[in-house]
Amino acid sequence: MSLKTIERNILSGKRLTPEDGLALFESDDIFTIGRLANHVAEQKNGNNVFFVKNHHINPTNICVNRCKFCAFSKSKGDKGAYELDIKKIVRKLKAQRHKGTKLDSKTKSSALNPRILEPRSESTRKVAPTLNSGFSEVHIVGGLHPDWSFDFYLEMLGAIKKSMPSLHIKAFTAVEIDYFSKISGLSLMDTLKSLKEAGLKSMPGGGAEIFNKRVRNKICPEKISGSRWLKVMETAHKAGIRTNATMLYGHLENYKHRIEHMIKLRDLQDRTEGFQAFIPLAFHPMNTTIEGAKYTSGIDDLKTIAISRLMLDNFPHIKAYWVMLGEKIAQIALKFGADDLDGTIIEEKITHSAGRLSANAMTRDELVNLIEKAGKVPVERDSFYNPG
Ligand code: V47
Ligand code: SF4
Repeated sequence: MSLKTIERNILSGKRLTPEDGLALFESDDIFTIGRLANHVAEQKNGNNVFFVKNHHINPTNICVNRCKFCAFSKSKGDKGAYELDIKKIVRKLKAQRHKGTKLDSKTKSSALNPRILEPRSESTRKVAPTLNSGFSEVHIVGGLHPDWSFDFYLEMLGAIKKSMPSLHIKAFTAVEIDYFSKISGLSLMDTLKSLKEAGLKSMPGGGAEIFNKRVRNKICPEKISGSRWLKVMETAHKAGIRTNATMLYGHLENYKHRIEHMIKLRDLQDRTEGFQAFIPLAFHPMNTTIEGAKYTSGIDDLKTIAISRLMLDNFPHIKAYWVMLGEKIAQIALKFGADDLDGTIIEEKITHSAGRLSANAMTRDELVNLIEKAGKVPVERDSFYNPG
């Protein structure tokens, strides 16, 4: 299929086939691909680019899986292995949030206003510094700990909810949910229902990696299969829990595997409509045991963002995760189909263990500035993409 025909199909709203996706990956015309992806992104979300004030916390890096691409995980007893207890998790979160409350209270009225910002407005510049701290969402993921019980995780959610009732808890990859179901003896649905009752509000998209069996067995032989990952997500959506979806690229997979991965997500989304955002994750090879792997190129990063926007026509959002892409490629990705930069993050450990040199956190001002300089409209969102 020629790029011209694919372009015509995109402009007339026709769904792309796997062959179209492959042709796009094999094309060198990134400007056309980017322009088309930007067109689709604008049809879905106008000129808006979303971000959230969030905090990441990884309760433990001890993990029984030890995926070969993961530089974050350790085995029990290893140097650098850590475990946070519930009190420490709550204390850390409260301390960070408290900072925000103090700052926000000085400019209460601007902090309470819906924060849809016009690009380059003076008033935005004036209020922004007061809103750098504090966050509305906590993102919790960690290793599969050999000794922790399912009750420990329920208590963790309960304690966070009790001390910060307005905080949105986005937690646990599908891989962790499957593990909780195994250690608790509960069905997937009952596991998810218990977590929801304890305070879980949505789930991140990690653990998807690449669904292709052969590649998956090479990069993470102990991890649940791609079809199990999809099953967990389908169950979560049925339980009323919205999730994201990811794809780890730039290791041993090829373009065909990336397209297969996207098609499986698109098929599930057709059935459930439970995915909010798709996040392509650029592989970082340092300190991993994937032999011969390199960092991804900027061109590959932008193509992958753009093609995911074009293939995943039923996903509302495509996220350019600035931590993995770096601030500059993430900014350009906003012209290549991405409409979300994730957030302030604070304390990213997974990518930084694998050699990422980007910052560990970004302030609200910095995110707003990146988005404005890309000619887009920054929209601070909640965890369900409502503005404000
Ligand atoms: O599942 C692990 C990936 C994921 C490496 O849903 C690596 O909003 C690159 O899923 N190089 C966890 N990637 C992070 C994740 C995520 C991040 C931000 C937002 C959301 C969301 C989800 O990180 C893992 C794995 O795929 N990962 N090691 C590495 N060396
Ligand atoms: Fe464990 Fe997740 Fe790292 Fe795999 S990617 S070793 S499951 S923490």
